[in-house]
Amino acid sequence: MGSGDSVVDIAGTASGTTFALSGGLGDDTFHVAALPSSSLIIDGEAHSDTVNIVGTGIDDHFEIQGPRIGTEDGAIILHNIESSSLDAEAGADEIRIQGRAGTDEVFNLIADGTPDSGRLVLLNQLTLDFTNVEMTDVAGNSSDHDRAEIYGTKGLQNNKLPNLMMTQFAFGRCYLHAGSTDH
Ligand SMILES: [Ca+2]
Ligand SMILES: [Ca+2]
Ligand SMILES: [Ca+2]
Repeated sequence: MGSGDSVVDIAGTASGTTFALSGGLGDDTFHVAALPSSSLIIDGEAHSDTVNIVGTGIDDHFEIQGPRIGTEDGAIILHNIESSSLDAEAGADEIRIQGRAGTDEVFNLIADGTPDSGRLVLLNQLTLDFTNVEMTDVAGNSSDHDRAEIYGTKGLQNNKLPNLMMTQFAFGRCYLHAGSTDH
């Protein structure tokens, strides 16, 4: 998209077709105003690039695996994006974070003091600020050394899965599956 800073609005995609967008050298901002019906690949390329995703007014279910954010009918795949946000809007919305088999991962969930909001950091894969997400659900791979770290508003609360104290967090509901390991 050239060397300047770009702002791109994406109002959905047609089903069955993969779309790829590249940002170029500038600081680029991509607004995904309607969830795609196919695979939408966004590559920010060089510099500091941002993706903002807006959900629907009804119940949304997002399945995140590495840099891939699966939606009801499609997926948004992020490359070279320094910051991203997801506003799930109204409805009972859920983010499920699914580990990648064969990759040792750290899943960081960081509360920000506002209910149903926080930040998800998958090191070297994805940084996502979310709002209006009523449920978060983390599933590691029992065959890997995956680890979940949950940060409340006062810092790291506990990184041992069996002892999690959910009430201290600002998330609506958070599930961690025993398949995840805390090695
Ligand atoms: Ca760029
Ligand atoms: Ca929603
Ligand atoms: Ca894994």
